[in-house]
Amino acid sequence: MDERRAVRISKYLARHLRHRPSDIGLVLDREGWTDVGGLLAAAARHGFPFTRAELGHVVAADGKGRYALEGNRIRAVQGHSVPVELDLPVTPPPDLLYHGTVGRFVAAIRRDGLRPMGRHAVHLSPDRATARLVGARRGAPVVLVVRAGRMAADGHEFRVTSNGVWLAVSVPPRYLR
Ligand code: HQG
Repeated sequence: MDERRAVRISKYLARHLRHRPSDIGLVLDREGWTDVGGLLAAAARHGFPFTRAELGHVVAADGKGRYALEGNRIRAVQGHSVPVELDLPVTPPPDLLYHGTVGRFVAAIRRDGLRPMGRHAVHLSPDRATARLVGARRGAPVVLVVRAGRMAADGHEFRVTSNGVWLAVSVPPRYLR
């Protein structure tokens, strides 16, 4: 499958499985799942047809494991702005986690800590290289180190998605450097 087509389909999935399902009349259940047949029909109806085989390929080939396809249902595994309960268990984090951002946000982050902004949770990476890539989406990356072990010891909850993204409700400034 052509890489550009795969990326277009993946972006379409992100838009509708994380942010704007109702734009194409999709309904997600409380855990973010929707029916594959319904998704294919809705996309076709709204001028972006793709096949079940293409969908399977995009999900399997996604470098970040953004989507889960189980039988006849699909969901995004993280990154939602619509309300979903991913039902991930609270999990002890490694001592350090990383957050990739850009210089223009650093003053506000130092003041307010990391906030979920448009999403449900703050997204943290398990290693610096991944965080650098996340930051580089917006400009020259700045990697913040999160003292996650200390945070957890102080009672903050962490969860980890199936694609290795760590989620926290927020990160107060004292745990950042
Ligand atoms: C910043 C992508 C000002 C934060 C990525 C970030 C990731 C603040 C932006 C995933 C702030 C939010 C998530 C504060 C945080 N003041 N700015 N207090 N607190 N910010 O896109 O972490 O390709 O919602 O630094 O790879 O960039 O979509 O979060 O720059 O894994 O699968 O506000 O999205 O994955 O931006 O990215 P986002 P993110 P996908």
